[in-house]
Amino acid sequence: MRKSSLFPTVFAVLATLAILQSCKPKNAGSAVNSDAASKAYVAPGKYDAFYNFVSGGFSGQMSVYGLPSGRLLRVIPVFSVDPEKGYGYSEESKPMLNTSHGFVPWDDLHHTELSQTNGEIDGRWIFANANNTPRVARVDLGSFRTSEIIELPNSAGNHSSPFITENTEYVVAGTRFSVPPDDVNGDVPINTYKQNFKGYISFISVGKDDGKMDIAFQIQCPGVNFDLSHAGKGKSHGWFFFSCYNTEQANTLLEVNASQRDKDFIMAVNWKKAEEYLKAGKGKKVATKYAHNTYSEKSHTAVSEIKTEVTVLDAKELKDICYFIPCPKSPHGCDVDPTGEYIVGSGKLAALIPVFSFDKIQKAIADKAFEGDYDGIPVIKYDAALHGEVKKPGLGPLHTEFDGKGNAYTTFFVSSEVVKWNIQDLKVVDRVPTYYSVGHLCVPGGDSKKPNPKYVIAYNKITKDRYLPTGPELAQSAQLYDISGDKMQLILDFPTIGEPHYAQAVAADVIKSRSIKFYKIDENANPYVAKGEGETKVVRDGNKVHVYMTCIRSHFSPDNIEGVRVGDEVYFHVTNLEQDWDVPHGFAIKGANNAELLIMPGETQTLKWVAEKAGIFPFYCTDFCSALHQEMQGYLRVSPAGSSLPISFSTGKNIPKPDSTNAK
Ligand code: RUQ
Ligand code: CUA
Repeated sequence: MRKSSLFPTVFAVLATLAILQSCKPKNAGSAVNSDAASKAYVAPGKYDAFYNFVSGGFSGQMSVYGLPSGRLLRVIPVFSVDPEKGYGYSEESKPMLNTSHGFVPWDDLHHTELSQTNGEIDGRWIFANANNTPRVARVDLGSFRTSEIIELPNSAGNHSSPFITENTEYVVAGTRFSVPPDDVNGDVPINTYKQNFKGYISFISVGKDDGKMDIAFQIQCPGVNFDLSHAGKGKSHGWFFFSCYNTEQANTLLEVNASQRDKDFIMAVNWKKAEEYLKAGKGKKVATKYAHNTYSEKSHTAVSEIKTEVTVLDAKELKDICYFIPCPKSPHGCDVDPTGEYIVGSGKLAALIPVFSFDKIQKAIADKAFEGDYDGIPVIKYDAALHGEVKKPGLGPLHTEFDGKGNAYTTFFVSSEVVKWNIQDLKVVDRVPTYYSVGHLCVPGGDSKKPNPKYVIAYNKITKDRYLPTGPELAQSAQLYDISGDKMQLILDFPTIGEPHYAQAVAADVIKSRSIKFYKIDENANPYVAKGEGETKVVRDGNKVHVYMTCIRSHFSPDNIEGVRVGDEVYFHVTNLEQDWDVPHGFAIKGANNAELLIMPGETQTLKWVAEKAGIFPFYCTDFCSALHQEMQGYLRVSPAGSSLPISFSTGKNIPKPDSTNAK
């Protein structure tokens, strides 16, 4: 199906794009009206109306902003270690970053997706994808912490992820890179892509009440690049849609070789059908290895388990699960409108936006209106699936969100703008410039059944001259537009952490009341907890020394420890005894090779520290907790390896006699 006649066209398009990359909208300064400031203003002491959960891209983290102020409220570490919070450094949190490749302290987080009930955001969890070492995480919105991470077998570059079904039955993830499956010898020539490389789509089930994830099944598909996806909803509930590119199955210089075909595909997946096959025992159990990590709020400890099997359904063998729909040209975003009827594909290299109709897709399948097959999967005729095309909307369409009032908002990377268009008649109704080269966008609830169309936020790839210069790299920028009127109005720029890709936003009320204030000390099930100063102790176990320590304003117990020897591994198990909101204590000790601990009230966290030389090592609280925070400190004495000094520890007792100057 290679159309070599397209070659010159491709180069022409690429050349045009290259020139257009440098285009930027004029009059950057004058684009803001005078009433903008008041629209984004949230008075000191007042709360924002929305939470905005923004992916951190190559920071591996997720940040939480208030809207409309753009105030940064929190950075939640998900796939990358965070020394500020001890995430990935404390013994309790290290297992969260375990994978089949061992400890992986970094990843690239592109998409966030809030859990839904009946197609509406329910405020319980937010999911995120790791792009590099394929994983999906679940963040609990009571604690704003990562509660669970599951690795994806048979995958590489988990990009079309983590999108959910309307009752959070599944979190779905498609592989970006097709690769040889895990259970075959992957040591094959790279140019045997067509024969040996396969694309896998993972369906991760989510526990109704506890949110626990499990890979229910995977679907083996032809080897292409899966880029983005969204679930059907309402009438199309039971279906999932994925954009795919590189249907040329190129394995080198994709910028040219994967841009040859005039159309790539949207893949429609009938996951209810897949469930039937699964029930009928048509899934194959396949050997693999992947990590499943869970964090317990009771023991404040993560556990990592390595799983060795996954169930795979073969899309080629098992008919009626997957269909391809031609979509011009290297589609990126794949977005479903609130009614579930319209599926918008955004061809990065296309000069139009195709909008597909779910009803027409169903009819085309029933009528077998196929133009052939691709690697054993039926390809529906373009015209048979098409609702219509938005003509000349802009250049380089990427992503679309919806307002629930019949409008769609699409970002254009090359022409740097957000374009509002009507889903029914496909006419453009408004356009605003972005500064610059917008990627994703977000309307609160904009991919759910019930958008809250107050704002659209544009997440830009390039910042250039928008902020004070900070050397070669500038903070990426987000821009907030009021969309409550007919015209979009820019009201605020705000910097983001890492590189933002997708984001989600929701009315603050949906989440605010779930937020927990502290952990109950009585319920602390950490094996090393000390629930009061009476339970503190220091215990030697061979060359390991366990310090059961507590902290409360403004001291540690114990704060004098002796009898540690060079070569000992010291584990500081620090329990924060506070039972009050917003009173964490920190713990740091000189020479530690990892990071601090930041311990929430009622919680126990452990820092490993190795005694390398004899001497006195101070430790202290790193979080300003009271007027006497600076007094919150202690000393650890390390003696030479052969020392016979016994372990001793105390708080408030180890006081020198009045005239002794050199106590031994
Ligand atoms: S991406 S800018 Cu979601 Cu990784 Cu489109
Ligand atoms: Cu505790 Cu500062």
